[in-house]
Amino acid sequence: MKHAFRFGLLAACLSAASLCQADDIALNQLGFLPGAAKLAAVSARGADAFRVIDVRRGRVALEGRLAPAATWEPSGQAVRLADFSALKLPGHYLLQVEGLGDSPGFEIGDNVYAEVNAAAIKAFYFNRASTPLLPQHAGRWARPAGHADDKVLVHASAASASRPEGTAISSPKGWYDAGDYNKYIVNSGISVYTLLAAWEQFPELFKAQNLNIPETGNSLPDLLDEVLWNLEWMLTMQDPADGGVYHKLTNKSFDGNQMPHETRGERYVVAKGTAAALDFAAVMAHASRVFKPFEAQRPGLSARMREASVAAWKWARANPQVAYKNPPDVRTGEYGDAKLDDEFAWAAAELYLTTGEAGYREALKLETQPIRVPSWGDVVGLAWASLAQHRDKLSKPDADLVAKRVSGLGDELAGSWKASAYRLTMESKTDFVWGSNAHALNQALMLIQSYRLSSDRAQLDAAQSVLDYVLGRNPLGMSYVTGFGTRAPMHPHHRPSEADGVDAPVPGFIVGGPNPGQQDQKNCPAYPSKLPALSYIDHGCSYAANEVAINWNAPLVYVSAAIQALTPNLESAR
Ligand SMILES: [Ca+2]
Ligand SMILES: [Ca+2]
Repeated sequence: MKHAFRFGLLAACLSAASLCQADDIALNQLGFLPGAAKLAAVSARGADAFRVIDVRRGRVALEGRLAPAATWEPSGQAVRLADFSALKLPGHYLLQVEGLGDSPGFEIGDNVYAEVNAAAIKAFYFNRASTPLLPQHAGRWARPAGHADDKVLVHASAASASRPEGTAISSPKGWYDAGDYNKYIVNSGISVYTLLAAWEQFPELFKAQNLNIPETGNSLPDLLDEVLWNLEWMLTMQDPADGGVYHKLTNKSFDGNQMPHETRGERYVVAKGTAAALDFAAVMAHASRVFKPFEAQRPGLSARMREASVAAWKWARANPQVAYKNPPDVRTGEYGDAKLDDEFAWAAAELYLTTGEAGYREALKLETQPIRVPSWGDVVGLAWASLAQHRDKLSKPDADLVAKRVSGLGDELAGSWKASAYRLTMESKTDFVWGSNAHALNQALMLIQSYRLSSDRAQLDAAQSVLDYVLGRNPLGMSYVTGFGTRAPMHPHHRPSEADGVDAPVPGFIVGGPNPGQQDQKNCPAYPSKLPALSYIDHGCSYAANEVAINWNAPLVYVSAAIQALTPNLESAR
């Protein structure tokens, strides 16, 4: 009842367009691994001391004092931190402060993120095109197949001598990109990369994982099966005549709020572009490395991916400035990006690591490359992450340079975290972009690359804090992942979740999150606040704050796996 009441309260304050009264105590609603840093954000209105109650044993497990109050600029709220990292005993708990409401219940345990990690991967399965989702895999979210995509037309913008306008090609499979039903190569790039990086860096976690997908029980790990669903589609987006890659496979306009099998209308492959070719080249080079040990299961696949990568790279070198823009008759997602030096660097890095050929190392221009938190249109950070993972393939000076630059970014992010009232890396308005939850998770992804080199515990703790943030330690007291936590989104901008007649949204999706841009259509309800961290509504119309997307789920998969794999095990401490 308590949780039902909380839901009601949130809905009421959002519809009244007033500032929502958040929970008094916000923390990660799934809980913590025994060896993790454990923090809660507490309203400054209460007493100075906190206590953690062991719910099952009915006793006080830990007492402590709150840190001094400080204002977190993105929400304008004064908060005090409770640090209960010293509590390591597995169990069920809640946190209390005199004068305030109790925290949501949480768990300390060895597998607290196993389910959310599996669900975040399974979300990709739920967004598969060209296949029915059967009840034995999809439960109440089962649905007929949508978009066979076996007869896709070549749009005028993509016409070539061997494939004139109107030629039908077959381009099935792949994941729907987001809340819509289109498939975009550029956004597939960073998404597939991030999932494969999780596999490359933490394979033990995924080897025995059972996602209950159609391929469960075959001879490949389920994570790789899921990624192959999109890689096989991506391979069909390359023109065999010249190595160029179509930017997207799309309707001319967005579908209505229908199930995938109810949509009508022609599908097109649209214009080749440099960013698409380079993201494709990077991903195929990366995938070629990952699938090399699976030659027996997938004969020839690794070599085919490597050849596809090289062909796309050559096309991009010959066509270095083809920045995509939607043709006038195509009105779906653009993923336009005119700044292509980061895509060149990423593709060169992956091809160098896969082939060892000096020409790619030269094209990479490592010494002059900046390092930044990655996003779909700014992928240079992915080059640094792959180089950091494979320093054994680099010269000594290159390996040293990579370590220095990656840990430099890690130090910078950990510095912001330490100085933050909420103990978070997202400090300024610029961190609350469209898809701010994924931006935060990508900050954590870079912190983890750094922690793997430096073993500086602050960097791991800062990454943990990001996971805490998206799972509840935020001013709205929301877990931003559907189906997880005590208060999670119920109305994501996701056509199947809106149209399937099932109350609960498809589980395992992280929504974009607070976005002070508030770029929704005028008929959407007003946001409760203009402040960055409060700019959120749980409404199906809100693509600006409440949509789902493959490139937002991928870093949730990565970070939840990394925290699970890297947090020091405390067997000896029990
Ligand atoms: Ca499998
Ligand atoms: Ca770019």
